Amino acid sequence: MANSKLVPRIMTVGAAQMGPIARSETRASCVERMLVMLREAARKGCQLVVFPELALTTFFPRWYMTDWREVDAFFETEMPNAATAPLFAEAKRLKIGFYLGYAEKTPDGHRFNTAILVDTQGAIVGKYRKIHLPGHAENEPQRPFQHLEKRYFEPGDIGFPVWRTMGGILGMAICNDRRWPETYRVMGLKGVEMLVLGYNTPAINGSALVHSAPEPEHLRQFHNHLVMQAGAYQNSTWVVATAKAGFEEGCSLIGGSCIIAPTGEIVALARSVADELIVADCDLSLCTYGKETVFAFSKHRRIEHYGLIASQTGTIEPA
Ligand code: CDT
Repeated sequence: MANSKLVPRIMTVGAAQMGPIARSETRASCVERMLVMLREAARKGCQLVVFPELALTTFFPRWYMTDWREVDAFFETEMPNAATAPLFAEAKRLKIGFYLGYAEKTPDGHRFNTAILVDTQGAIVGKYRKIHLPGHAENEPQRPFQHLEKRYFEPGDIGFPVWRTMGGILGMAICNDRRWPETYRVMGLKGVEMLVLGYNTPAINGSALVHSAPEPEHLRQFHNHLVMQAGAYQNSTWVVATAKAGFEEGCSLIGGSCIIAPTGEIVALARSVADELIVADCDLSLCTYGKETVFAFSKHRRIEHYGLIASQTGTIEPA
């Protein structure tokens, strides 16, 4: 009997990389930039567009702030809201779903680094709150710039859900999550076929500059792709990753937005560090081969030996 999972299911996807967002840039201006790429995506036949992490503002965790009213100016208290309504309306008109990263403040005062997945009818089908928060919680003046995600956000409290939507099984992650194999594997165990994520990655690792073994700059892009290509291959899923890139408020952010096939191969890659849409026709049925052979989890995983992964956080070396 023919394997129905091998019947092609093409989803045309765009990664809408954004160039720098100045601290003074308004949300309306950011949304206007997104609309330009959304319309280009429509012309190119996209059903889904992935925008970056914290796409409505500059990457504010680079500043130490003590006035929480100043901090809260970067947060959204509802979604959609007045600033993002034009994005929702245009995406619905064009029948394009989207991923949008933003800073979320809940009615009871919790702050998260959040992303939503909106379907082609304009409905929010999923929300994800960033679990792996990099950086630090207190001012570290010895750094060239701060990375205060641990100050401004709580770790996500939703886990790694996936959603059956827009013809596939989709999951979300945000930036630093992509460096952790657990992110992909948890969603892999739920059958994820396309993992979408946005990122803001400084070209210089601020902590490396104060570490005794600094990290050469070229490794930033290498590691960006390395982790996502490995995650895609080992879980036989598409990965769509969108940067906020370029020289933002004195800090250089890497580009390298890409679309990665379940084989781990990059099939589309941004060339610039500016607003740029890249597109690929992603056949979700291509996930089936890896999921049913090398990475047929139910046949080959040996969970009796993996317990440590979910019971121990740090390393304990042998005596
Ligand atoms: N936004 C984000 O998570 N950026 C991190 C920077 C790590 S260096 C503190 C990243 O993993 O790309």
